[in-house]
Amino acid sequence: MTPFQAILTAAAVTLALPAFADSELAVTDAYARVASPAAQSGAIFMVIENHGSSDDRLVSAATDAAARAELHTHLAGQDGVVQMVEVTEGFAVPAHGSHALARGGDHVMLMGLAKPLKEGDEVALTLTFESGKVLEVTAPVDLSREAPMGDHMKGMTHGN
Ligand SMILES: [Cu+2]
Repeated sequence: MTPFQAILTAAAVTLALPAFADSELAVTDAYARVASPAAQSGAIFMVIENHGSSDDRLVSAATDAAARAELHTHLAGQDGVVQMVEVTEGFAVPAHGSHALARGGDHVMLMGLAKPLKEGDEVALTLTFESGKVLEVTAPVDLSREAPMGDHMKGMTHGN
């Protein structure tokens, strides 16, 4: 390897891992919402990307911003009423793929907020994966974000 090639290789490694020193996982577009200023709970949405060659799975979330952080989804019951349920097996993130936590579908639920969340606040979240990898994520509170119809429908129908 020439010195020039060595520099290129080092640069490529740096570019591939911009935020996390030892991870093929990345989170983009994280944001948090509360239903009202006095809400006791909130939800966090994001896209989890897996740039590695092994399937992985988000198995838990933790934050100082709430008493509990749970992995939730929305499911329609036989009566057609959509309810939130905890997803104890977590969210699969396929190799070379991604998994979206989106309005109307999968989300990280914050239960028992330490203090009310308002626009512009930031929620620090620790995500733990089945592989043992851990991601630290910062989710700004964004109350103005509209729920895109496409995301909503996708969340309602993918069923896991
Ligand atoms: Cu929930």
